[in-house]
Amino acid sequence: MALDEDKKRSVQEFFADDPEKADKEFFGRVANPDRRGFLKRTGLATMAAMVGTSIPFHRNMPIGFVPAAMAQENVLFGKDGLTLLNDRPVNAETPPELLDDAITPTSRHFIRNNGIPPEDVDPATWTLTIDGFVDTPLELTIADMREQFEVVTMALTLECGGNGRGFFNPPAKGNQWTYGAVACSEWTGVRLKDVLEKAGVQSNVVYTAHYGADGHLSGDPDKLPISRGVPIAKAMTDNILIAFEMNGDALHPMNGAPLRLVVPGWPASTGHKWLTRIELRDQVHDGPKMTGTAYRVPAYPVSAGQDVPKEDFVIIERMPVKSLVTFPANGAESGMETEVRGHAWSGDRTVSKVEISTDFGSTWMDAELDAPVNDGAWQNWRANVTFPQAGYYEVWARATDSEGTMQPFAIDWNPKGYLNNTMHRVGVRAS
Ligand SMILES: Nc1nc2c(c(=O)[nH]1)N[C@H]1C(S)=C(S)[C@@H](COP(=O)(O)O)O[C@H]1N2
Ligand SMILES: [Mo]
Repeated sequence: MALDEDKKRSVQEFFADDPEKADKEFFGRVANPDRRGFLKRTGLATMAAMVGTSIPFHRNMPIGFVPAAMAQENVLFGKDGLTLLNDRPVNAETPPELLDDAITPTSRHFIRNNGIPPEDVDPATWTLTIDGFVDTPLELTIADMREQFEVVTMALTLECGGNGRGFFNPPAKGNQWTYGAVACSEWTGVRLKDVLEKAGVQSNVVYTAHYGADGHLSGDPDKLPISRGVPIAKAMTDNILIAFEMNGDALHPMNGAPLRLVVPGWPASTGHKWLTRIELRDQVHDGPKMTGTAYRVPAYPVSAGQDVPKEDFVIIERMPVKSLVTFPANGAESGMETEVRGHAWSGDRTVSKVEISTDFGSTWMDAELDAPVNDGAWQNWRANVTFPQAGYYEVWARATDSEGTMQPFAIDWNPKGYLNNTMHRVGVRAS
């Protein structure tokens, strides 16, 4: 687990201050109530057994401290093979080769939390408030939504605005996402548009504001970890869902159970989890992570490391054209002939072409590319590759979208490390 020294210390302090609360944080997640009190019952011998060897410096471990190797397993309960980038808040990405499915299983959907998820959520009593500049404010339970609006299921691509941040130089602060803060699961819910229409959008509305039930990292109940929104015109499009099912089941607790917004093609931060309220505003929303440099990029290209005045940052809207190679895995052994495959997407657009190169970009061949299963889903592609002789090759993929925009080989640096859509390269040894 990649925790820097400060982080380690703060986790230790956290456990020293209030081991029971820490225990709950790590083990008491809604999905996994059995583990409550785990640490009180667990001695050194058990911990050693679980990490697989003795713990020579165990005397330095604060009471109630969870070995990182165990935390990885337990905060990721119900997830399969994700890499934990941070444990407070929990942030975890999926290795590209585990994103091979056309529809991302819940167990492989990345997790990006800005705060502390709510506990003990009850889907039966959960309500969503629609207020602000509306004719009739609404308060809806999930059952109300199922009853009053058309329930739809759509495959929708979510990508974190910071996906690929780990490759910026000089490095950008924040979670060092590589490739795997992207997914396309099947979401079931009602259209945001239908709900807003029922409330009656007033003519002065320009932006939505989203609120959820997660707590601020500081523990201050008056602070929100995040509250973002979208322009009202975007909110009224057909493929934004208020979702209560993910891949045919309840949402995973870390992906926003019991209710979340899903906004495909825009930074996934606009898709509020543990959703409790949507306010319609007569100005651009100014909640936490809307202002300053959060989810914003300079309005013009800047050189690496350049200082950019705050007023020159603009809010990120659609995510750029991008593709991922999900087979073979980077570093894999391959036969002389192999299928290569993956996904491609471009926010608010479709992808018209995916090309593959195995000679470091000197020649390219078209991959077979599927249409999206619905508006907002990523597109699957595949190609058969024959390597001319045994040796090391790289499979490169580049997508071109419906506006003719092609994925670049390199992109302009930006201070917060957003929108990295450079081509994906996968090394294989063919024999
Ligand atoms: N309430 C709430 N909603 C949230 C967040 C959060 O921290 N709190 N994180 C956002 C960000 S930055 C991203 S990228 C997506 C990630 O969704 P996921 O964790 O289901 O993959 O959720 C968004 N919605
Ligand atoms: Mo994000």
